[in-house]
Formats: sequence, structure tokens, C-alpha cells
Amino acid sequence: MTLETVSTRPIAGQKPGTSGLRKKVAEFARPHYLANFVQSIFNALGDCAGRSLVVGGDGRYYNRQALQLILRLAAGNGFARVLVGRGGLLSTPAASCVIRKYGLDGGIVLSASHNPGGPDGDFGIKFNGANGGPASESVTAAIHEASTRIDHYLLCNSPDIDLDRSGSHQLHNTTVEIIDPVEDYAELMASIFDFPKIAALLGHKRFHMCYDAMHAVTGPYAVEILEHRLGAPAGTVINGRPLEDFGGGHPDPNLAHATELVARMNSDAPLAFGAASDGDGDRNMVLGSGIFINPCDSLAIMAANARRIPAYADGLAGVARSMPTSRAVDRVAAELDIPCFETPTGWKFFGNLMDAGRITLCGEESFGTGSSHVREKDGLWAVLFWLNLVAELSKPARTILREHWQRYGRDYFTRHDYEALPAEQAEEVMAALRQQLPALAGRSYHGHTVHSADDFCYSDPVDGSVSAGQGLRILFEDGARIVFRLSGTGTSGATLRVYHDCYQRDPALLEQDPQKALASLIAAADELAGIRRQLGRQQPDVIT
Ligand code: G16
Repeated sequence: MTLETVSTRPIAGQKPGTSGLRKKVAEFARPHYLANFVQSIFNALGDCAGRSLVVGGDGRYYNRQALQLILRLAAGNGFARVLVGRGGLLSTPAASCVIRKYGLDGGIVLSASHNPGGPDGDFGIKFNGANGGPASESVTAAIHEASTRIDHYLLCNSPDIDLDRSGSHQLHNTTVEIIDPVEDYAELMASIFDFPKIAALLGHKRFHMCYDAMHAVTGPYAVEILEHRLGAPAGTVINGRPLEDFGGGHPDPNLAHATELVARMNSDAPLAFGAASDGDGDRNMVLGSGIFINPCDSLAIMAANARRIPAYADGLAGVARSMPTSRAVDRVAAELDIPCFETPTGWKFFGNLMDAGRITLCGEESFGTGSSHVREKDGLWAVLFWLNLVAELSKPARTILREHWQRYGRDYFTRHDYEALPAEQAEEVMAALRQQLPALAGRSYHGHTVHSADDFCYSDPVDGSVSAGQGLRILFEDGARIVFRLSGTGTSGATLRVYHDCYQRDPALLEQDPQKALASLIAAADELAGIRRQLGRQQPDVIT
């Protein structure tokens, strides 16, 4: 096995977005593309000799080829130890778990999350640090900077290794260990939740549930945990086999894409509980019988009931949510008298708060909730949290949700996405809106008078770093809010996200369709940004 230095040149556009570098498969498969980026990660880290890493992915098309190349690069760069999930699989939260459990220096996760896969689909790569969490903005900036200066990468000329069998391989000075991707994570879950109680619930003859793994990475995790360890009937997990193209589906756990789950929930024999996860297993959607539990509400309910879960029995240090997420959790935090932080979109912003012990739970409207057990959002963890709660409270999920609204009021929330916009046009709309911000206070739009407006800027309370330009916020005098921002995870053109939320306390008005409850705010957003007028879009592509 020889080591080789391969000459290369910088490739434009290797700038990580909200969550790593996401591009079309065809782009990643271009000569030197992946090797350049991985070497740039290693260059940003400094001397890699003797360091350790975990590598795995969501199993999408190109996962295996990418893994083999990354192992050669890791060996070329002198890593001492690389752990790899068997079959090349590791969910994002499981990778975080492995980094923390084995004290590794970091990890590389191959995934484009909920984006579709296959030869014409998307691929992605992200780097997590020694705390198990997504690289901070300063690290991703250093990686991008390295990618603009790269002139060679270091490769070990070794044959492909068998990813499907557990065991050890030696690539030059690097020991590669193929590990069970599920075991460590399943053990962690058993240490957090009351497994016997959940098992009793799942064994109850009147409790029927369904978990849709969407042919993505959580299939093996859900089968092991829900069916094998907790005794749910075989078949509880549907679409459980990870496929390179996710079976042609879009592994995004929402009402539009988790169609099989939604059909089962609404069938003649409706289920009591349903859940789904995304491509890499960090997102979750939770459904009660006949009801969708909005992720913002889910976070608030978790915070309000955390003490009922064994791992959180002593209470929460604090909570956090991303800025566009509704303020439902803020109300719970106020009642519990614990701190509540508002961060920019992106899980990486929660890491410092968790490492400093300032928060225990956090979440985002984008179907992500998690806790300090790892440093990623965690789909299956959220599902187990809900099951534990249903078992502990002896109440259906829908009742838990309704009682929460009765007690705290309801934060109606909806996000409208306008996808594949010409990037320039989207930037123009945002720039025009940004310019208007100082003049908006006092103006009325469809019955809502603007109280204040700004471009969200976050100062990290732990390290003092400042992240500006994180979304345009329009706050209204009646407490309603609209947020506009461009997505940092898309791969075609630009995606404009418009977030709307308003608060309702009237007990008689808590069960409305959010699109109706927010109709005047949706109209206000259109007028403010000129979505129909300037973008020529009559309706959003996706509503969540
Ligand atoms: C990633 C980030 C999340 C973020 C989401 C959407 O999730 O980890 O923090 O909320 O993207 O980001 P954007 O609005 O910029 O597209 P995932 O599940 O895609 O990795």
C-alpha cells in the first residue's frame, strides 16, 4: 500500500450551507470534487496524524463509493483510527453518539438529509467535531477557505474494503473498524427512556402505531428498537429497508411526502400514533390519531413534560429554538422559569449552549427536536420521547396536544416554501424587503400593524461570535410574526421560506386549520414581499 500525493486545483462553490455541502450527485462525482472537499476538511483540522474519526451515511446513491474514497484519504492523511458503520450506514444522531461515546476527534456524515437521492438526486457531506455536533461557522469557513487554496490531496492506494462485514482492516497506518451502526445508539436510547413502560404500551392490544422509515437510514434502527427491543408487532416499521434512491420517494417526513403513513393514519382502522423520519434520521414527524403535531408544539410539549422521562427527571437547564420556530416553547420556559434561547436556523448553533450546560432540549420548525444526549437533532429519540409520554400519562398523543393548547394557548404556525426560484430574483426580493425594514413600523397589512422589523443577528452567549443576516423578522402589534429567509440546504436555484405564526388564547378557537387561522398573515406576507407580483408564484410549492 503506497501513499500518493495527487495534484489538484480549487473547485468553485465548495461552501458549506446550513448543514454541510449539498450538491447534485453528478457534481460530487466530478473528478477530484469529493477528494478536494475532504482534503479541505482535513487541512482545516491541521495535523491529522494519530487522530480518530467516524464515517457513515444515509445509504443514498454514491454513499459507498464516497466512503471508500474517504477511507483512502483518511489513511493518506495519517488518521490512526476510523470507525465505519456496517453497510456504510450511520444515521446522523448515531454518528454523533459514536463520536461522543468513543471520544473520537470528529466524524464525516454523508447525507443530503431529506433531499431526494439516486443518480439524478442529491448528495451531501458534513463534518462534525469532537463534541459530536455539526462544525461551527468558524470551522465551516475554514474548510471553505482551504478549498479555495487546495493544490493536492493525500491518498493511500489501497483496495476497496468490505463494508458489509464487521471487523478490522489496516490501511497503511490507519485501522479501519467496521462497527454495528445500531448497537451504540440503541443502548443510548435505552438509557434515556423507560423501555419497560414503552414496551407495555406497544404490547397493549388497543394501541396500534406505525413508523415510516421512508426507505432511508432509520429502518434498521427502528426495527431493532421498536420491534426487537420494545416488542412492537413486526410490520410496525414500514419502508424499513434503506434504498439508494429511497424507493423513488422524497425522504422528508411531512404530510406531503410520508404518504403511506398518512394513508394508514386515515384508514378504516385508524392508528393511535404515527411517526416518520428523514433520509439521515435526524428529523421526525409525529402524528396523533387524526392530528398532526407541529414540530414547534412538539418541542413545547416535550419541555413541559420532560420531568416525566427518566433522563430528564431532574428538570431542564434551559431550552432553545431556532428563530423561525414558533414561540410555543418560550411560554413553557417562562412557566418553568428556565432560560430560553433564540438561535439562527441550523443545528450547529445549539452546540455551544449544550456544551456549556445552558440548555437540555432544543428544536426547530423544520421537523427537528433533540437534547443534549447527542449534538444532533434526533428523529427516533423524538418518537421514543412521545411514546414514553403517552405511556406515562396514559393519554393519547392527540389529548396531550389539546390539553397543552388549553393550558398554554396555541401558537398557530405554518411555513410556505417557494422552491427552485432563480437565485438572483430571490436575492432581489430579499434585498428589497431588507431595505423596507426601517420604514415598516406603524404600517398595517391585512389588519396587522407592524410593531418592529429587523434582520436577525445572533450573538452566541458562549463564545461571543456574531452571525448576522439570519432572516428578516416582521413583528406585529398583535403578537403575530412573519419571517422571510432563503434556505441554505437546496441544490437547485433558491428556495424562499416564509414562516407565519400567531398566538391564540381563546379556548373556543384552538382547533382551527392553521391555514385559515393564519390567512390574513399569509396575505400580509404576500403583500410585503410581493411574492405573487414579483416572483410570479400563485402558491407555495410546499406548505408545512
Ligand atoms: C438542516 C439543518 C437544520 C435546518 C434545516 C433547514 O436540516 O440542520 O438546522 O433547520 O436544514 O435549513 P434551511 O431552511 O436553510 O434549508 P437537515 O435535516 O436538512 O440536515
